[in-house]
Amino acid sequence: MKSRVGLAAGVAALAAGLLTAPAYAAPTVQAENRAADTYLTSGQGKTACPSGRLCLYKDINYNGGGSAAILVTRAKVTSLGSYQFNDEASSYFNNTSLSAVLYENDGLRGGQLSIRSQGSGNLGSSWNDKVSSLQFLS
Ligand SMILES: [Ca+2]
Repeated sequence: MKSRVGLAAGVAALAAGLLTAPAYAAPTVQAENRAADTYLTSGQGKTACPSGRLCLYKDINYNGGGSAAILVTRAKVTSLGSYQFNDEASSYFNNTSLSAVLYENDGLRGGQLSIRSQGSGNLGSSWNDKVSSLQFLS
């Protein structure tokens, strides 16, 4: 009798685990979705940045050393950490018609770096791996 109770409990626990597994397996990084305002992809070069988007590249020279992560956006991002891109950006290309501001901290706080429309380049030693949020200026 005792062993049967144990088995039942085990089966119940297993079933509960199976039922909850999809929730734990859900990715924290938004899958690439080119219709989304913001998404993470990978690639290299300024040509990897779609028109109408601002791109933050993980490495300098637009991932010049090889394909690497690119954060692509056309909207305010209050926490790049939501895209596993906090303090990661090393170069940028603002392929939009709007100016943008990059911020040192989450929530559009801390130091600010203004990026003009069509501006691009490396973030430099003072901004390398520091950007945590951003917004566009209308
Ligand atoms: Ca930061």
